[in-house]
Amino acid sequence: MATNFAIVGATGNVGTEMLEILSESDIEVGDVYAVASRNSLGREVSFGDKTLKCVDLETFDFNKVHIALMSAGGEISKKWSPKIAATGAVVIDNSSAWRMDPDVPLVVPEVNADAVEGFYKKNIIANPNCSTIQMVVALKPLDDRAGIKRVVVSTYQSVSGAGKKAMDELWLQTKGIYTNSELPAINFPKRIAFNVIPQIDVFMEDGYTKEEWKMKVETMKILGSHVKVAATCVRVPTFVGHAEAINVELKSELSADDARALLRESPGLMVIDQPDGEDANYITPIECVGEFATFVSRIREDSTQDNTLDMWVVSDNLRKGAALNTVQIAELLVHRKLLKK
Ligand code: 11C
Repeated sequence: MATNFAIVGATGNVGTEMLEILSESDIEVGDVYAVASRNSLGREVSFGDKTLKCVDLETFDFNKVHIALMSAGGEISKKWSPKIAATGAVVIDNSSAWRMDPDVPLVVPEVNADAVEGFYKKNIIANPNCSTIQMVVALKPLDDRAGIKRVVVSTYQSVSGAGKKAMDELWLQTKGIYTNSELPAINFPKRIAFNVIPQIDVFMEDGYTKEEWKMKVETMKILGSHVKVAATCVRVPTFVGHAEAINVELKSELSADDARALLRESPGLMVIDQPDGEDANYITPIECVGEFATFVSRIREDSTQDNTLDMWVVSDNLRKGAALNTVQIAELLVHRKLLKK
């Protein structure tokens, strides 16, 4: 039986990627509806070789779909996900609204696919934050092999994580600097062009930002509370692709060579790591744009502490960090025949 989909937030950065990835899925996709706010009514989006006209979230009948892929922000998700779920459709939500709800599974298919089975409690499944997803894909094999004690991570996050307007801001600010018409910071707390900003989202009481808190609590929900995470999240002037420098302390010894071999054979990962010589190689964010994999480079043994590795993890934040992971969760529901409708 074909599965019918609604893409809610279809005109956004992530919504358009969802449509593209879904059009290439191996599951049998039936009707697809591009659902958006009233402002986007009549706008057209591509789904494979078809063009879809956006329909209104307020009036769309979700009885027509089996799965709603939501990427419309936390506030819209809080209001609409329960209403959509009440029609029997399963909501797979890309916002932070439901991630820490104990009755909502937080799923990265390569890491904790079985958690998806708990979706029926609310008919909602949460997609983790982009910076969490790529990190847990790389950490999971290390945790299974050698047990993780603690992770210290610094992120280098592209502006697309903050939406289309933020991408425009980087572009216009950069141009403005060359033409003496500097644009003030609007979507970021400080100028992003030719700068880096150690603040993503708001500050919490303990001095960490909400983005850093998300990396900590989401990782514990996915991998288990034994994995302690200290994060520093930084916005950098790249358009797409998040990078992370990760220091991971393990319970038992694992050499860099063994980690390289292990990660090379693990799901969702590509190891590009030729550490020395003329062919020295590693991945940078622009090289991962449009790719499905999470890339790992620069795997090293940390000589300052036993059983500790350093690595560089890069992924397309709009794909594995958002749209791809959401579509993979939908595929999991279909392959496991979990849809009741
Ligand atoms: C960023 N990670 O790069 C954020 C965007 O909780 O889904 C995603 C926020 C979220 O700005």
